[in-house]
Amino acid sequence: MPSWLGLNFQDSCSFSSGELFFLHDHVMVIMFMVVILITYIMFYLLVNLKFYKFLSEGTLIETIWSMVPAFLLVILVFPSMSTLYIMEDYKFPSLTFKVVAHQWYWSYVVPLFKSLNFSLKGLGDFSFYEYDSMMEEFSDSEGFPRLLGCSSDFFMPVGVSSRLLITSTDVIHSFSLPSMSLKVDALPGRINQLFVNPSRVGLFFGQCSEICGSNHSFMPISVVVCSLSDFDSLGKSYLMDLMEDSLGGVDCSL
Ligand SMILES: [Cu+2]
Repeated sequence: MPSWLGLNFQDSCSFSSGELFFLHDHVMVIMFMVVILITYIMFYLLVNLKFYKFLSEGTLIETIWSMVPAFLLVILVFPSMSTLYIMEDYKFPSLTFKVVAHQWYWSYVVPLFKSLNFSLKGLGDFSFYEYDSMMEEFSDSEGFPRLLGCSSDFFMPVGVSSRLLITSTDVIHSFSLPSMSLKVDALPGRINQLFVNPSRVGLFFGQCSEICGSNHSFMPISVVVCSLSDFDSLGKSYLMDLMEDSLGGVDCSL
């Protein structure tokens, strides 16, 4: 999560975000070398009053200042392309989540591993469940940061290739999760997709990143990355609670 005066990225929690942070560092090193060299040359030319007036061409220096930038571009393009391919398109994601943005909260559609067949008549099979996640009112005792805690967390299993389908029901929002390097717009009438494979368990926070209305700053995203078995049992127990509520206190245990 973001920390006070934290000027760098948040700690990465997926392989692709680690690659992205590496790419950032790689580009910054090259960029600083170029900026320092160019600044030095410009400053040197400004203060230097001597020049050679018969100088009209210099094949060697022209070759160097053509070849060096081309070489730098080649150094930049390989990690850039590999990161792009790592982030894009898992061919066979194991799980597909749906994230729906509303003014001003998120709702999540979460898949279940196996469809739960309730013995209660007329209720049928369930292969997913859906819930809303609103911002929680802040209190010191709750143990979540101010403006980032949610009424329901979004659970994802660790080490599983997941696909997030992101859409919106009203205006343009943006789903963003810095520690997983995820950010994509949630557009009404359109589905965008993100791929993620969380590499460690924990609680991670994000926020809507598109100015979407008066309560734009009050629709946080809190993601819990948990083990696969926890994810399964959480899904089941969540569904049980939901069923019990809707049936007015009937015990729905399997
Ligand atoms: Cu929004």
